[in-house]
Amino acid sequence: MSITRKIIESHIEEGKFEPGEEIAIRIDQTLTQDATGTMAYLQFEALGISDLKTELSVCYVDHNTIQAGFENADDHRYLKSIARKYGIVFSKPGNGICHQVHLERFAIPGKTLLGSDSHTPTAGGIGMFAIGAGGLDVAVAMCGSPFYLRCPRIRALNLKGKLQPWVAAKDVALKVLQLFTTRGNVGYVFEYRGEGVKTLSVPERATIANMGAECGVTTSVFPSDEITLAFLQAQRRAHDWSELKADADTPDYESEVEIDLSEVVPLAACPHSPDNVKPVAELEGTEVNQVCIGSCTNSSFKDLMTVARILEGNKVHPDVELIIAPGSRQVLANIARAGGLSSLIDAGARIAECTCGFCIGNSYAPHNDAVSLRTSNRNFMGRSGTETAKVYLVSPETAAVAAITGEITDPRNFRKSYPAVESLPQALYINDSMIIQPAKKDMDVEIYRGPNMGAPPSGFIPLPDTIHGAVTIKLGDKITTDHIIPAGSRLKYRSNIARYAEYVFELLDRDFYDRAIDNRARGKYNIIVAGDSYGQGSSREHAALCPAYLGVKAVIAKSFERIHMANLVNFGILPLLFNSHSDYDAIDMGDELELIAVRRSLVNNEQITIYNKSKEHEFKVDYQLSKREQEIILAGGLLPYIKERR
Ligand code: MIC
Ligand code: SF4
Repeated sequence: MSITRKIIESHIEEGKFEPGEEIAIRIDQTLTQDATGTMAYLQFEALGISDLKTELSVCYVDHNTIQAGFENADDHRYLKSIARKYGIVFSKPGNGICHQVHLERFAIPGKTLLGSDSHTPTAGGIGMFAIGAGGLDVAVAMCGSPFYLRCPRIRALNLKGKLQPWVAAKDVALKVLQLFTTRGNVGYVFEYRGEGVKTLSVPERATIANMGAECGVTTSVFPSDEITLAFLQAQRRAHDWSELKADADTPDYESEVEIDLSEVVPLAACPHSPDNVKPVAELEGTEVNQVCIGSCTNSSFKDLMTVARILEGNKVHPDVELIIAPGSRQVLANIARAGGLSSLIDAGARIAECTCGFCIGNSYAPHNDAVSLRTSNRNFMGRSGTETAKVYLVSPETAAVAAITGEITDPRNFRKSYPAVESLPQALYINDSMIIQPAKKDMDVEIYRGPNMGAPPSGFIPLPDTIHGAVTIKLGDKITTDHIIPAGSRLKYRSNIARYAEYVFELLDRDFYDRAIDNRARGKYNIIVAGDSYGQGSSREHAALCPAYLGVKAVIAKSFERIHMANLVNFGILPLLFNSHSDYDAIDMGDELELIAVRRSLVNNEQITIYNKSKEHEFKVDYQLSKREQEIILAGGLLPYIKERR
């Protein structure tokens, strides 16, 4: 068996291991971060279960830590009180980015992890089966229900050889994106194998697993071997280790692709998509205005010590601002002890908090038209906080060298020998004082709710049989959840759906909200039309919840990304598929549509007929929903579906 299959088989609660079929797996651990967490816990409360059923659940605060105004701080207080009440581990703001801290302190090979963040697969670097999902799915898993997913198809990525000096795990992640792009990987797991795996430390493997999220795979997974053991030993968690490897001749792999690590060169994802990958050599000479090093992709001890050694004895270029956000307190404390922090400070870096920070665009936005080199994982237009900025995703090595030279430079041409840094220091300093272990669950704790906090989502009504609606917006391909509902400066409204909904499609069409409200007031549903790969990127369920609040009842697209489609279903929005490109071409914004006999069609598993009243034209649309998902939609969403079943 493959690693993927071994973990799935040992956790399967419903269905059989048959790629493409719906299965349900037991979830051992969950994680939430604050930006999706408040809504996840509001829904957890609404589910009315007093017992946490997972082996471990951790509530991180790492996204909204700017605290410009009371909103963030009040939300943190809510999360802390929830954690105390239900026996959830609480990681305080500033302790680190959820994925980095989880890898260090909690991730266990062979276990399952469900997280309300799309980069949860980072823990695949240690051999966990770690999946990103919407907050409601995580809340339901905390209540002990299994997680439903399509049994994945497995693509083996066979690594051979060894990375050359100045080439990093990030370049491998970008190579994988170049090979597989951000489209067409829904339902796959990338399983890494081969001799090359042995040359990569756990944080390097985690970097690669992290960016599988950009390909849209269910998750990525690495073996658990003696290198994994060494990592866990350093974390004083050797007891959490077990070996995990694929059997020699497994028939589980649908396909196998070989990547020769020794042939990988420094790469960059150019604006505005993580799969717009080019060799750094081709971009040499491009003037750089900002360099940001950090994020859950690249902020380990090794990443930052390598940057420190490159910067040692050098100064940041006068026209560049360099921002460095360590991934965790552990990383910060250890680079400080190893002398790396002072090299960063001496060179002229701005040292940021151990949080997501710049990555989500709520701080350190670049100036207009700036070129910003970042070690993070997403460069969608506007995500940096500045719509006109051009963001390139690169390795810490390429980023550090550009910070010195002031232009994109192939790091192999930098006049310094490559500083080969150990993945962890000899004696790792560990200080968990910012992780609050719950004494026990304490039902007497009073939950704090600040004025920023809205009510849990409610008002779901069963799916009507005929849906009268209008096409409120017509979109192209690769619409990300950052396009649907921006993060950045709007993040502080995450706990208040009515308020946050004002910003739906803000980046693409500032009038969307008014049109949607107008339609809703006139008793018409809103319908979104989109191209390929709708809902790329983040797991934020707000990208479904806020449209649902505005009366969106259907999205008709050429294809959907996994997490977003699951979120649409959870909030009672029909994810419908065009049968042909010409049907997509024939629709315009403003067209009045009538979706006929929708309930009956779903129950009978038939395509749904749509009459375009404005064009006097009828066409059919398809869907890819399991029986269970169909029932959720019929009930009006997952919360009413669960209540119906009690
Ligand atoms: C992201 O990287 O886009 C985020 C912010 O971490 C999101 C979660 C969110 O929107 O809160 C993600 O990747 O799921
Ligand atoms: Fe945070 Fe960025 Fe990672 Fe998302 S991708 S979890 S915003 S560091």
